[in-house]
Amino acid sequence: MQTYEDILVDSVQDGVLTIRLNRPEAYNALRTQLLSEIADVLAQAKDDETVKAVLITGNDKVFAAGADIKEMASLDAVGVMNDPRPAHWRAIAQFPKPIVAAVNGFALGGGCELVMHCDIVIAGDNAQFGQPEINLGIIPGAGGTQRLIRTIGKSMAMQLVLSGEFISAEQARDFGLISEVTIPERSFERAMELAKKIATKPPIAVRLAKESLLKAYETTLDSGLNIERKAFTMLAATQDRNEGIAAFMEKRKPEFKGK
Ligand code: CO8
Repeated sequence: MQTYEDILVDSVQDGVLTIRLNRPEAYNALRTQLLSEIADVLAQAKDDETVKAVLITGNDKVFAAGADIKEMASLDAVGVMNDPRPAHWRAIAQFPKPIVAAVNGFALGGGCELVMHCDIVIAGDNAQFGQPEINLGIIPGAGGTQRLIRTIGKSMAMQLVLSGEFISAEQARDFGLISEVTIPERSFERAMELAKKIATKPPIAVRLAKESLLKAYETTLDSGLNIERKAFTMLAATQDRNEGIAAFMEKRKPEFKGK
């Protein structure tokens, strides 16, 4: 894996590729360079069979404090229209393998939106989540208005986006924005534990489960159920499904091959 300017990429460990946001001097502000580097790593990870899951994290004090306000300041309307960042966000949203996040400290603006692009989020009890764009005279621009309302409901989404107030890790968990709260020292370890566990599961089933779950955001119940049924049917044709059932019957551990 090559080296990057704004992120650190650990070598794959038990099927898990770790991306560490690494602009501590700017509170990991998500400048275009940083987003393009994440998109680049994910493009490679997508086709790399050794990568079964991705873990994204920041540092002890901050996950990401949002888009880089200093970079944003130089963009006029045409600049925003030609902005390459939406394409990078799309690459993250469309990544087919599971992404687990370990969040300590601030996850604000684009940082909170990055959290919403992740599939499972573990946060330290020092984490704070918010969409403070309103204070800058703008609104969330990487899916925040749409994903937040679908994730935490209308009233709390309105509260965060309109007031710019932050919520704690416990509140974020209670509203379903994240799944677990730990002490800050354990969030990475717990996220890694989950990512490694997922990495042992049958990859095609994992991929179709993620795809089916995410479709629930976009479709009616009826068409979502159809998508689930088709995925379920397709899995009946995989070797891993035969292996999983055989291993259960034979009381042994399954060996999944992604076939
Ligand atoms: N962008 C650039 N630099 C930042 C950012 C940021 N978002 N956040 C913090 N920094 C920098 C500060 O400028 C400061 O640098 P310096 O020391 O050189 O002045 C350093 O990080 C530390 O910041 P503070 O001194 O402010 O630290 P505090 O601990 O006092 O406060 C906060 C921490 C609360 C996180 C505070 O820095 C803050 O409010 N940051 C801005 C948060 C924010 O408004 N985020 C939303 C940004 S807009 C956005 O995300 C829109 C997304 C749209 C995506 C569209 C894609 C197409």
